[in-house]
Amino acid sequence: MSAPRLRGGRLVALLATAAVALGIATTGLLAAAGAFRGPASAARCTVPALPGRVVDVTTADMGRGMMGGAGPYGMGMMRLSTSPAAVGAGTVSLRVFNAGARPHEVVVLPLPAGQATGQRAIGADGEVDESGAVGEASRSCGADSGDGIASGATGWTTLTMQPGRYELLCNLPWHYAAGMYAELDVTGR
Ligand SMILES: [Cu+2]
Repeated sequence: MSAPRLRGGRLVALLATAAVALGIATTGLLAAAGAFRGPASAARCTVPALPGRVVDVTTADMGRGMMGGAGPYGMGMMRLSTSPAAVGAGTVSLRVFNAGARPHEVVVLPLPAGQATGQRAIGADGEVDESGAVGEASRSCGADSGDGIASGATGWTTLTMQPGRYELLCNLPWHYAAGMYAELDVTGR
């Protein structure tokens, strides 16, 4: 009777060690990725060759598991980035890949002189005033306006941009407040 009990005890100890090791590995991975999650399902799109200078925009979030409900979310739980951050004036195409778990969009608004990104007033509905927008990409696997770019999908838009500072933002409720904005500078030719 004592031998099986000892074996069982060893097994439990082994499992506990394995669990701790797995826990450390998972924590390390989360830290490395900043807890940002990849798309749950790959809704890959066939993106056509886009005219003009192409700016890649990536939207990301920490996943539905980390952020329940419809917001508000914590600052920094969502993000938006552009590459490059500056581009020449003229025909500019935004190619927006949604690396997050939730739907996102990109709205392009001029930045008033002296105003930094992230400073717009947020309404009770969690959105910012997007009047004066010069463009939008919010369609899954398509151009311009739609119902939001799904997780893993790409949306795009082609604009004629004048030199100036612009703020690219996601205006789905509370996404701006969670950190979804980035500056794009359009320079003279
Ligand atoms: Cu968003």
